[in-house]
Amino acid sequence: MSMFRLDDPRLFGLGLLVLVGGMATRAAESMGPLALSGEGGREPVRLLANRDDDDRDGLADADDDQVNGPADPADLAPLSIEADDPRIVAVQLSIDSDAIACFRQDGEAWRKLAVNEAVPLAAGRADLLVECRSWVTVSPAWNGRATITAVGRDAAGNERARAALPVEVAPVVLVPETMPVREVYVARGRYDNEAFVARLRALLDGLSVPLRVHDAGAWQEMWMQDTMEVGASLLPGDDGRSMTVVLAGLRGVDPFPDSLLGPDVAVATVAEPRPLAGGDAWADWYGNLMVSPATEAWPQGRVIYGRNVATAAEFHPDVIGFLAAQQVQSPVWIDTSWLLIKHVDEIVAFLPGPDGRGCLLVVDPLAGLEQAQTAGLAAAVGPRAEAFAETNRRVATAIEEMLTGVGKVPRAGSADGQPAERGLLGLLGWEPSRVVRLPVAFEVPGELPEQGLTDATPLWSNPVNMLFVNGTVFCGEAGMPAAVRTACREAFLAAGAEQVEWLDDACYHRMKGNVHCATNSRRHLLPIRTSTVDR
Ligand SMILES: [Ca+2]
Ligand SMILES: [Ca+2]
Ligand SMILES: [Ca+2]
Repeated sequence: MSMFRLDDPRLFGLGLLVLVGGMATRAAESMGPLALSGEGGREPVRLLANRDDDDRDGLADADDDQVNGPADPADLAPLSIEADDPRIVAVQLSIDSDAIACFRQDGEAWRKLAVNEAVPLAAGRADLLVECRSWVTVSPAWNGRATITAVGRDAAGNERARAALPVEVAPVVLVPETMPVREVYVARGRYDNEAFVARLRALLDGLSVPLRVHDAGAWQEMWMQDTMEVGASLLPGDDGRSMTVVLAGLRGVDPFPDSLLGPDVAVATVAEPRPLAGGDAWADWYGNLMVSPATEAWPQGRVIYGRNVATAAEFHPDVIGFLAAQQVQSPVWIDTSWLLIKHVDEIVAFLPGPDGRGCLLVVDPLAGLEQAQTAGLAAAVGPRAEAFAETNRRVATAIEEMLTGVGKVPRAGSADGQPAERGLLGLLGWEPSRVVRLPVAFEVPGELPEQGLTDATPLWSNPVNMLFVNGTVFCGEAGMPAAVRTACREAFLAAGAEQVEWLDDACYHRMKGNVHCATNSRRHLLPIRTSTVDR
């Protein structure tokens, strides 16, 4: 009889080892050939897509027919096939998907198995590596699943045993910004941000978090948040191996994400830049895409992206389709129509919450209006004071409708078209008690229209647009009245932050973005305690 054995606990959870072993036991007890595919509710063995670049040749390791250097085998799954029927001398593998490949040892090197190649057994056993070459994809469509079938043959070539092993690729997921930070990214060269970068570096040094500074070629690259999304892929188990998966830029001027390809970092190009016009020109910038922390209803959180309900323009559908196809973070949209830049990271953000189970930060335009009036800011007390007040009342209505689902026009929904009767809170499965509001006043250029609103920008640095690094909130303070800083600080601490640091982000604020827009981060996927993060 033949059996599969997967005996590297770094790659496979113990439960899986037992499951596969159980299958082997059943096979060994039977006489003659057995077809085990799909039997017994066996869970597929999960694999990482080997799309990082361990040998640094500029190509994803899975895009050739080799195992790429000494670190690469760890990205493949060890597969041992043993036969306890001594008549079996070779095993022949077949795989029902091009996305899966097997390698056998050939001297010192590993060599890809040819189609129908018979692998001779040594002492009744063959040791192989299984490589997954692709993530779940939409076009061409692959659901991430495959079956490896092994046929044990005797010296005359007769089939003596058969076993089947279902495998599946680990999904690509976005990483909540409540997770521990491994590295922060910022750009220089096009805006006058030297002091900002120096302050950011000093703060990160204090937290022992590395800062990588990119020399921007195009001005768009100064907005590091928008150049890429840094996701991940993870195998099950407490110490499950993971790989960073960077979603490549969508603006046509994004060399930085591609430069991150290397050991344990893969780059996924799942969409092409597309022409976008007018007020929707920034729809595909990655500040318009985020993910919630885990909720009870959604253990891996939900992807959140922006949609302009006035024009139906929304974040790149090919990226949303790719994320939806991963089947774990079912994407939802919220309305960004009332903003000038129209990014979700100007409206909502997440912190761990007082209980570590997450809370939702959201802009509070009514509190912002009151603060602006109290501080005597020109916009709030000058000749356009009434239009300013009305602007903030309209934004407040849009926010409330987005959060709770009240109102005639839906301002939140799921990408699969399911109705969202309770707004974003309903989509996340959260109670209103998980919302923490931050005072921000918004203004619009020119006269207010009869109804509706667009082109709103924050009067002072938008505190929702903060960067959260291992317990510390990094918040901009450009134009922010002292009382607003105090209120924001209290709100951040109530939302589970340990401390708040302020940065002068005027160089970004005048260009309509803040600290989150200016930065990006690579994070651990697991909720590892800050003190145990490897750096
Ligand atoms: Ca390879
Ligand atoms: Ca490579
Ligand atoms: Ca690799």
